[in-house]
Amino acid sequence: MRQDDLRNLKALEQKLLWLACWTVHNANHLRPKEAGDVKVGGHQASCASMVSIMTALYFHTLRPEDRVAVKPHASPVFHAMQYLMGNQTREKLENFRGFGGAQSYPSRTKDIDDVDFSTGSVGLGVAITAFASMTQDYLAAKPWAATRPRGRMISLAGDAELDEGNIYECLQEGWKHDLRNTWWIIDYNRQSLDGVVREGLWRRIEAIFGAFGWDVVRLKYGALQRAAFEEPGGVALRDWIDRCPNQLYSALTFQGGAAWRERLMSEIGDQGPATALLDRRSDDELSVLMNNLGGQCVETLTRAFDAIDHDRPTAFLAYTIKGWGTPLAGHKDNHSGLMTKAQMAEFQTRMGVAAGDEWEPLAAVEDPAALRAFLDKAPFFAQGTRRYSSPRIPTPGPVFLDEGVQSTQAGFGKILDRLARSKSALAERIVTTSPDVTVSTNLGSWVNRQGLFARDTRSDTFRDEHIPSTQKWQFSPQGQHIELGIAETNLFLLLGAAGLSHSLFGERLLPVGTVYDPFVARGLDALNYACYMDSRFIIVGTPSGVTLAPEGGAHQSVGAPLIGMSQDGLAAFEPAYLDELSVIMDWAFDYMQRDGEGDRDERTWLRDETGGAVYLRLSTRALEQPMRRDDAAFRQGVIDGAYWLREPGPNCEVVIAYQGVVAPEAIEAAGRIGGDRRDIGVLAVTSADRLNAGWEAAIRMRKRGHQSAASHIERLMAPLPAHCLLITVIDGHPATLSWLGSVKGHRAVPLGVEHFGQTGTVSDLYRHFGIDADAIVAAANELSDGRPIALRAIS
Ligand SMILES: Cc1ncc(C[n+]2csc(CCOP(=O)(O)OP(=O)(O)O)c2C)c(N)n1
Ligand SMILES: [Mg+2]
Repeated sequence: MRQDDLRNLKALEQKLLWLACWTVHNANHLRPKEAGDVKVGGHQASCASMVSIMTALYFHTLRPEDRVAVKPHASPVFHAMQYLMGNQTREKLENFRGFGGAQSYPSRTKDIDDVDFSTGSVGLGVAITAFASMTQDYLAAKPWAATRPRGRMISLAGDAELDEGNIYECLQEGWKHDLRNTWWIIDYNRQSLDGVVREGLWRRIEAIFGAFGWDVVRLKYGALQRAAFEEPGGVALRDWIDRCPNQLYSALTFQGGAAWRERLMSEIGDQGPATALLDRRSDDELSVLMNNLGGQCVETLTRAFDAIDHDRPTAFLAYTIKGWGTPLAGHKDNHSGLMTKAQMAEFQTRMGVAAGDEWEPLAAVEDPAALRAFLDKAPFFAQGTRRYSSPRIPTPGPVFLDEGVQSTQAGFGKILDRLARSKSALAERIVTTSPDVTVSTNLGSWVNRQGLFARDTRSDTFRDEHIPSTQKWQFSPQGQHIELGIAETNLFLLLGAAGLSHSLFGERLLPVGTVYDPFVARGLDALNYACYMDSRFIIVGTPSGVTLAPEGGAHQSVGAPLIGMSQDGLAAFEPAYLDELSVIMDWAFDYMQRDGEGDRDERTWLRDETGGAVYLRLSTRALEQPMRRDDAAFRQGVIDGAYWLREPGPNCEVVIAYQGVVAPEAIEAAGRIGGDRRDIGVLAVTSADRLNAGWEAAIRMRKRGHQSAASHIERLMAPLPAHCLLITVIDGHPATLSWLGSVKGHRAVPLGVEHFGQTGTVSDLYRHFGIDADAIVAAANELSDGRPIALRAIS
């Protein structure tokens, strides 16, 4: 590297250290606070250990096609860097961690400064880079995808992040998929939140990454240290460093030059070359030397990055010092430690930043013109910010099936199969994935038609050997199904990455994942993470509820509908019938491509133009299908979340509202109650999530003075007399629908499942949990006025 480039990088590193620490200081010590405000936080120490790595990467190594997940606590460094490049405002930095300010952890959706991947829940931001790389490879194999230079998907990870199990699930999955173009740069500061990491962790890391086919590059010593090792006595110093326990190294770092000298003299002082080596340096110089680890040396870092001339996945173990260059350096309690005002004043003097110039981008830089010129030609920033878009793929309209008795899960498989046969633009963009439940969630026929994806062609041995099988497992670059191992977190991370393809790579993908519904919870944090990044995908949870009866109690999903309701960025549906499913799937393929402004729809009070991800909770229970309905009102009702399956009369005494697969129970009960109660209504709820969201939104709008705001559910329930009893029923937690009673103040009986663990037939379990027709009739009998209703089923 040219000497003036190195000089500029070092000046920049100091600048970023200053701006990051100042941003945190300002938020904590200077910004006006209200009584009761807690500390804002901001992690100056974690920032300090990352400045050298980020300087080297962003201003030397990266190219615009590269994508980076920056570890959560390096957020102030990231924002400072973007501030220098004109992509972040001073106002937002001054308001760091405040309302509308730069985010605590880099956020794709909330920050304005070109964040590639959000981070925050440690471990997930690391693994998403591997799945982004797989997505990039998937696109590269498709003739319709524009050829772009392939980027490196890079994670800046904390060493304690490697405690997260999802990292290892990802390593294994990556190995299976021939992962490449992925770098994980580990900030090996040997500190976590609570303390110091175990000795020798690096050996485990090397062994584990090596086992999964990764190269590991250990960056332990900086250029100053390496030069010192060449001096007479240098070998003794190097041996001492290698022997030194993490705790002691940290403690001496915190104590500074004099402490280093005393310790080193007592341990390697020889009245000869080692002593002379130490004596040639002042205390400050000795401290700088001992702090010059590989990960705090831009020269070492840039060289190591430049040396990678292959696309194998690579982990860099960059030795750093938590709190590097600040008075917090090395202290085991420094994770959320902040410089005091006095320490900051001293730090400011040392950094040479004049009072009043704190936010000046290039204040205290020796040659600001040279640095500005250097920044202006940084390749990574040369094309501006890198948010791409991709045109919407039109949806063909619902694919209706003609089935007499069928389950929604089987219907889902058939609809996908029909789409595959259509060879439409939409079908071309669909990529399916499943964590080892492809066949058992009915993706089999889609996969048989579209094939499995792999970078190289792999034949199906069973087929080659002429062994009959219903599944054709042919792998090729043209394949459209990515088969995953069982780890559900990987599923959601792949959906998360593929669902950002339009934005990351400028090519639209329509990812569809399937999983057994109870295991949505296993990947929940990754699902939440994908939604937080505004990723677009369809997740199908099937089979679900206690209806998966013989599968066993451990597999029953009870709370899943509440997950669907409460997860932001995810529209959840639970259709009962195939015509509903057809309408929902067609809508979903469009909804996941929307990116409009957030004006609310005055019909539903939902903000549908913004789009989002979709969750379909399906079932293996085959239901007798009604005569197919596809009129506009039906379609609208299904998408808005509910429609009257049986319209209530003017004197309605009982309404049964159901969601999903218990439709036959609701219908049977309505028939049995109908003789003894007047004008029974049956409300088919297809999405408690959307109904509820619209209702909440309309309430908020009325509070803000928009008196006429009325949500879909309010309009549906408007004609119901006040005395009408509302019975809700779902194969899931009863709270999913119990709120319906509050819409117009009706007395409600919520039937559903609160316990799990029983095996049995569907009717055993419906009876056991009280969600069968008898339970609905009994509720009507007990709680509505009128003559007794016959409790026995009419057979
Ligand atoms: C899933 C999750 N659990 C816990 C936390 C809280 N947390 C934030 S940072 C941190 C320790 C991070 O240590 P490391 O990755 O080594 O980074 P460093 O602070 O050393 O820079 C923890 C436990 C979190 N953000 N996410
Ligand atoms: Mg750490």
